[in-house]
Amino acid sequence: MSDLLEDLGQAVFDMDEDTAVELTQKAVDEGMDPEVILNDSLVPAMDDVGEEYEEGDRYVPEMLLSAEAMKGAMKILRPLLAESGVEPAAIVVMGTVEGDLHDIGQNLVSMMLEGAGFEVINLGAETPAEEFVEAVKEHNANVLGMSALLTTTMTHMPEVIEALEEEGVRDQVKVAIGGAPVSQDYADEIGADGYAADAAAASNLVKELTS
Ligand code: B1M
Repeated sequence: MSDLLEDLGQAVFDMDEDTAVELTQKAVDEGMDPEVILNDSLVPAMDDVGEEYEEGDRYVPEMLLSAEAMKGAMKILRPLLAESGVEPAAIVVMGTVEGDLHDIGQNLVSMMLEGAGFEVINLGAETPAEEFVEAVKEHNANVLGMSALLTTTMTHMPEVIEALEEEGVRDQVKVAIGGAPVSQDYADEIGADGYAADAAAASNLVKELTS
């Protein structure tokens, strides 16, 4: 790998957004293929970040800062990737369920997924079932990710799955859930396709569900 791509990956890993943006621009100006910049530098750096978090050597704020650096670099690359016709690995609709304001974890998951090359439609907090279903249909999503942080709002998750069934689109989309009060048992109980405990696990789960 070139020194420039190595330094760029290191900047993302080191949570240094300014340097990540500067080096991404430099790589583009030098004529490097945006797909190579993404796949050989940025994505492996975020994989390393996820691994460090899973091993307990990195905390959430540091993971968010690396994700921000990645997002800064992606702002430069996204239009170039779109021009060169590089398809996202899959389309994921993400949101926190109705009545639930907690969106920090959901945003972190969304950033990690973007870092892994997925296109994320982030519906934000307090998303009603109909809005999830509409977004799945409109974007032809491969995965629907739902977050809930309250025991009183996690009960909206099965309602969203029922709404997908009623609209006849349940078979077209995998459903993944996460958030502190939910679990693999709950995912099984409500008929979701998977559960992830944190952002790094969510990225692995979406890869599994779409491969
Ligand atoms: Co609230 N809150 N809160 N809160 N809040 C909790 C969740 C609570 C556990 C605090 C407590 O009592 N100890 C408690 C819930 C109790 C329960 O139901 N069991 C609680 C409560 C009660 C409330 C209110 C009801 C308080 C009140 O008003 N009386 C109220 C509810 C408002 C509402 O939603 N309608 C409320 C409000 C708020 C704030 C608005 C002040 C703020 C949210 C701000 C925001 O998000 N924009 C807030 C916060 C910050 C918290 C705590 C302190 C932190 C949550 C957080 O952001 N964690 C929380 C206590 C705690 O967790 N220590 C608490 C960091 C985040 C990175 O982790 O969200 O778990 P997390 O996300 C993780 C994983 O869960 C997973 O990956 C993420 C990254 O690792 N994940 C997914 C999450 N979503 C996923 C989706 C996936 C996959 C993985 O899809 C595939």
